[in-house]
Amino acid sequence: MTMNVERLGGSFVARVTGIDVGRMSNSEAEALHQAYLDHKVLVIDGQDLDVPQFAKFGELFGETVEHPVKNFLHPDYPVVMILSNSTRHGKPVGVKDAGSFWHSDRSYTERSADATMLYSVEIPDQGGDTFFGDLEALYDNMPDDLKARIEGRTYVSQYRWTTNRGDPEARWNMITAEERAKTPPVERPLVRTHPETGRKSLFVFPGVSTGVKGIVGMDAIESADLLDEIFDYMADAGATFQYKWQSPGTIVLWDNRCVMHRATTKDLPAEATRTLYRVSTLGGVPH
Ligand SMILES: O=C(O)CCC(=O)C(=O)O
Ligand SMILES: [Fe+2]
Repeated sequence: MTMNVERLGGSFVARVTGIDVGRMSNSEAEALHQAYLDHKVLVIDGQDLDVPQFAKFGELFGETVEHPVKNFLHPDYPVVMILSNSTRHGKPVGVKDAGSFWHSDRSYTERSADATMLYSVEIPDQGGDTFFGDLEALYDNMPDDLKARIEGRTYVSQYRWTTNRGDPEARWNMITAEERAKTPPVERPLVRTHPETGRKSLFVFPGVSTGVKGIVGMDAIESADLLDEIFDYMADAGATFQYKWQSPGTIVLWDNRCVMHRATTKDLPAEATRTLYRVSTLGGVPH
């Protein structure tokens, strides 16, 4: 079997074929890691993994880590989280919506996520696509004046913080007191440098999970205006890829240091069931 890597998107995303991730040689694992750095999102179809094999695969991309929200971790392999919109005996099987707004995983924790990977178990005929955005292209293509205004700046982020406490997805409604205590505010650079490739990315997100509180050293209005400008730019700039899940046994893996993503599971009708396993690896403090 020869491993082949084919670019699917304009600036990022590739399909990897000719590989069985359950039995990879060291040189194949190295080539896969290089493809991940080069293409930022990888799609690997036709795999046949059980939960421990998938957890083990995650270790190729760093130290696998439990999600800070604990209710849908796999009982035997808690580094594996279950994403699902199906129910069993009236109870949800997994996290129904892991993030409908653009975000980068764990960007709100001191050490953010490096890789996240999903493994499809059950896929509906239609819908449930995952969208990706290339944060390096967004930085590179940014108008010079906006680039100059964000260079060297930082912002404060806190998990599911929002000005609207009544929002059902706000931290006060979404997570337990213990989980709240474990998610203090953190300071983040607006422009992040990838520790392995040295490339620069825009690193701020409009999603409620990211809970952006404000830009450091600006008053509330100035900060909100600049954030609006950045988020408007991000919404219009393109540099995105829509991935349509096609079958069980597909791994989709991305680098949260230079890619943002969002789910569309909110729009799925109840009978269109979708279940995936998810593993994420612990990265460093973004700089
Ligand atoms: O379900 C999806 O399409 C993506 C979910 C997500 O944001 C995640 O797993 O980090
Ligand atoms: Fe996510």
